[in-house]
Amino acid sequence: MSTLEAITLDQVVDTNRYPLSDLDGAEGRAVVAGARRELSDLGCTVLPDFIRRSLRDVLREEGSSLAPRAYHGTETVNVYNIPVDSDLPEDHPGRRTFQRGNAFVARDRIPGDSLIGRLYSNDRFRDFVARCFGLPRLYELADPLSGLVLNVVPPGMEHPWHFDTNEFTVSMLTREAEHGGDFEYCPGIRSAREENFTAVRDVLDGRGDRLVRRLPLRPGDLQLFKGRYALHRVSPVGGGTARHSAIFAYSERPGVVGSVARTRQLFGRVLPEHLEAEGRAVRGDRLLD
Ligand SMILES: O=C(O)CCC(=O)C(=O)O
Ligand SMILES: [Fe+2]
Repeated sequence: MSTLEAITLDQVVDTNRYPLSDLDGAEGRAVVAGARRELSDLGCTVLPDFIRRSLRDVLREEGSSLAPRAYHGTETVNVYNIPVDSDLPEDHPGRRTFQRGNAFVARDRIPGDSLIGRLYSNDRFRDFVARCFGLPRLYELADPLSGLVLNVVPPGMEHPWHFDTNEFTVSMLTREAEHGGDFEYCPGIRSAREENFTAVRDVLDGRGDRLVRRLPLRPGDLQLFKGRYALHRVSPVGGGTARHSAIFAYSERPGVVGSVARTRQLFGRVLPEHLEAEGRAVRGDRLLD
């Protein structure tokens, strides 16, 4: 990495607290160890004020200027992101449907020199994230639309309960809702071997409060999350302003590109890369998606 890149990272990230350039030092090791512990216990960890506090307003403004570029599709979904007309048993939680009320700004509409754009493609940042997840290394998605997105949840809308396709999710609130818009999740509600439909159904039916945790987040906090196994949502946004969050998607394998169908759902369009990659996808488990 060039000196210039290191300086830039230092200006954006609170490196006194999160020494990304010295992860083998005592403080760096302590930060990584703490994150690993929480990820192992809860599948989620938050690093408060990861972005320097002095940049909080810049981060908010950046998201606000990007938000009009979001694709707002109306879509009926279930928690597994499988077709809602699937031939599922009567009591299967996949039969419960929601309106997806959030909208994504795609990566090709986020400038590479924005705060979130620079962070996403920064090697030290990615290496830090990999260490926190206990992985040898992570790769940027090869997907030109979904690697980095801004998630926009307008007033009165929610990002309903779901599991992620990605095993590891890295996100950062950039603008909070006036009220509501809480990130809620159910740690380890399913595993690679066990879907645990009963508990999932309880949460969807409003009987799962014992399983749900709410995360207090401020703009610039970094959230690391294992969303493939933890059912999660952004609760309905109240007040007059949208909630914004940046989602940094990485993979353990290089070359990952989303499917044509999913890409069209999320962004209303596909690019040649998606058409080319169709049929090459490799999956690590047999969970519903
Ligand atoms: O915006 C958030 O905080 C959560 C987003 C999310 O769960 C997702 O994009 O899969
Ligand atoms: Fe998610």
